[in-house]
Amino acid sequence: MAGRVGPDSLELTEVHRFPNRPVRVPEGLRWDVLGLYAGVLDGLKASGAVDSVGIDSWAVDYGLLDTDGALLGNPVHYRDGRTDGIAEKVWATVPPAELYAATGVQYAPFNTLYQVTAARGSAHWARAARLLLVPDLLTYWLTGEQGTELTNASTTQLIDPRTRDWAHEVAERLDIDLGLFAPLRRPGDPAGVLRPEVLEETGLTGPVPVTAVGSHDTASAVAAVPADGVRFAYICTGTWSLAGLELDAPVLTEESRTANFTNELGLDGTVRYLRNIMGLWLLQECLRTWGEPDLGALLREAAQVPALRSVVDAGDAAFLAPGRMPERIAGACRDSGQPVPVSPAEVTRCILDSLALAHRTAVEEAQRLAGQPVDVVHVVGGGTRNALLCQLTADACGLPVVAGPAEAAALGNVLVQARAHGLVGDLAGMRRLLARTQPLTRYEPRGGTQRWRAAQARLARG
Ligand code: LRH
Repeated sequence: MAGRVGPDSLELTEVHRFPNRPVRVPEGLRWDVLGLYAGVLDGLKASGAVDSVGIDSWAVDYGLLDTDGALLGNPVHYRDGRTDGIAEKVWATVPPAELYAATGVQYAPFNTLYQVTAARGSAHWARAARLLLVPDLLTYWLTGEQGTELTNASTTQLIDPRTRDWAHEVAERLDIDLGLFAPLRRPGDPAGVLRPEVLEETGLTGPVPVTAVGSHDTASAVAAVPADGVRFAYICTGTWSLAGLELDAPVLTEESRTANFTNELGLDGTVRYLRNIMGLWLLQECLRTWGEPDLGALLREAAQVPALRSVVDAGDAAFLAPGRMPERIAGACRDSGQPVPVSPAEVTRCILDSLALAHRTAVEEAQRLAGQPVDVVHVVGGGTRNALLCQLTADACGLPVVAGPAEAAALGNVLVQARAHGLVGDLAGMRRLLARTQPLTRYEPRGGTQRWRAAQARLARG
């Protein structure tokens, strides 16, 4: 994505799009990170000219480098099953309540902490001299410089959200050598310049500075929420739905831990207090099983299916792994004694109702746990293109939804670079620019919150 930023303008152009397909090999589910890097180079070449570059990606995953700086194997996909049963091993040394009090990170089987615990004893781990999170790895290949960007580091479960530095004691108790990680850098910090070989391959003219952005895609997306003030919740919708609040300080209470809220770090000292919800992954996986039918037609049909017939818990890690999704959703409905959705339209409706319901629960609980009430829900990311999901979210939350921008992560990335180069002001200024320049759609709640509350209670009872 190429961004162009002026004092009163902000434009984004798609320069090049490439797939990011997980690959299953005998040893498990892997990322084709060289393919991704090649896609980045093709994108830079297609841009013709750029003044600055910044990289963001999904969280938690990493590549290992040997003492020569060479990549050891393909990064493991966070949906791989290698972390099954690993959390319990970690908790035997640091109990969950202590882990949460020190890191503020929700339990998810794929947190980097559990991944590195699972990796111990492997041949690659034995040879590893450095661990770079995915965006830091791509940045390293572009610039030759290594760093660990803070917003993404906060998803490792090895950062203390109060000090915004490593959780030294946790690492020590679990015998994790923090020397494996490159020094921390923060959004806006310089991350080097494109290497001469990269300039040659892409045809760009140097020097081209690379800037650390909110390299966690969700951090960049939250930075691009076009909100005014603090009384807002956000939902970053895409493969995941990340629903919560922006806070000044982490919430590390026991109640927050059992509600499985995470305290990830955002721009400028902010905390992203949110819950992971399975998101449109549920639908993407169904579409894959159904042979990629026309989505527009399917959503129109789904809109005609009666609301809230059956709902599943969209926060359930049982939906994390790929494969047989329509069957698994039908199974969850059957097991909880609800009508079983059969047709693709029925399954789709069940998914969208379930997501909207999970959005409601997360927004409601976040406000209560953080003591920060909201008047509006901002929905950003790819899910804003799904009008039915946005409307259902407004209905479920009983609050207006402001949907957009769809490419929030790319915009947040670009704005942090622009700020580092003196083109835009603080976070509030960035958000004002977004609100002025990006098309946004407002959805008013249509009433019927009572039905959503009843469905919520039904799900809670299991
Ligand atoms: C969204 C995301 C999310 C993480 C998940 C692994 O792309 O970064 O914030 O929890 O991927």
